[in-house]
Amino acid sequence: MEQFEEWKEQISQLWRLALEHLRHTPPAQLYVAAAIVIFTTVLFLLRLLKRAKANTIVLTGLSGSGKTILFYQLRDGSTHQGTVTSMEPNEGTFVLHGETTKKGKIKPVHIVDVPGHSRLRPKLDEYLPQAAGVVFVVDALDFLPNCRAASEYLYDLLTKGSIVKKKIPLLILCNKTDKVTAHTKEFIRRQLEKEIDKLRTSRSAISEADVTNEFTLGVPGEPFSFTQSSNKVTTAEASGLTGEISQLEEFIREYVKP
Ligand SMILES: Nc1nc2c(ncn2[C@@H]2O[C@H](COP(=O)(O)OP(=O)(O)OP(=O)(O)O)[C@@H](O)[C@H]2O)c(=O)[nH]1
Ligand SMILES: [Mg+2]
Repeated sequence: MEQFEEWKEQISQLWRLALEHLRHTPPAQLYVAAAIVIFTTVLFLLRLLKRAKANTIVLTGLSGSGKTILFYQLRDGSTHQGTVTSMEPNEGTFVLHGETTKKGKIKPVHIVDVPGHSRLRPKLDEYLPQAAGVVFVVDALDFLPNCRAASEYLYDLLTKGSIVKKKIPLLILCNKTDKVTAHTKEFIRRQLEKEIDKLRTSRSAISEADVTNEFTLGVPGEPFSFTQSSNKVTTAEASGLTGEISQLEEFIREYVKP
């Protein structure tokens, strides 16, 4: 009890000191201090709000890797009897089909499928600033002939300012694993790392003046590994054809909370 009284006394003394100090401070200084405090608080709140609102997941990858089928599986739980090469991004905001039987209110996800055709890739830049996560779809069946092209695309993604600065998580999704001849995700990850390592040397050798990639990748002098990348890179498997997309749904729900 006595201790409590002591604290009370100390606090009121501090309070009196603070008031005294304020009385001697010119008002202009007080206004400036108040303005700074309000300004930083508003900035901080806006940032929080923006983070909380990011609900876009972008599907990327080479043409034919299976993005559009995965998009349909996520939205409707079906393949829509096949697809053709997309000429426009596909997008929609919905509760994942796999969650429609769940009770309670679930936050919808905005999913964008950006065609793999190189002419349409610049469309990516429109969606990346709002992305909560990026899925890089790889054809695990026809992987080896496309390894180089896939690595180039991935390299460009991982050195983009919009991805690096915000540390947007990236999932390498090995699709078409319904076939026994599909490569494993471990194999695909290793091959991509090896190929990106080669690209890193050749691209930095091109010329300093001709830099199109905003950021560099990996640690100089060490073989490239995805763990060196500033954003989190993970791998998973899926089959858009049979609807085995649980690992993809997990990734989405890790970054867009239901
Ligand atoms: N076996 C198998 N085939 C698949 C799977 N997913 C997609 N395909 C086939 O792969 C082809 C390409 O699929 P799409 O979804 O159109 O590919 P995309 O990535 O959207 O291609 P673009 O629109 O050109 O960028 C289609 O013929 C699909 O039937 C899968 O999980 N397993
Ligand atoms: Mg498509």
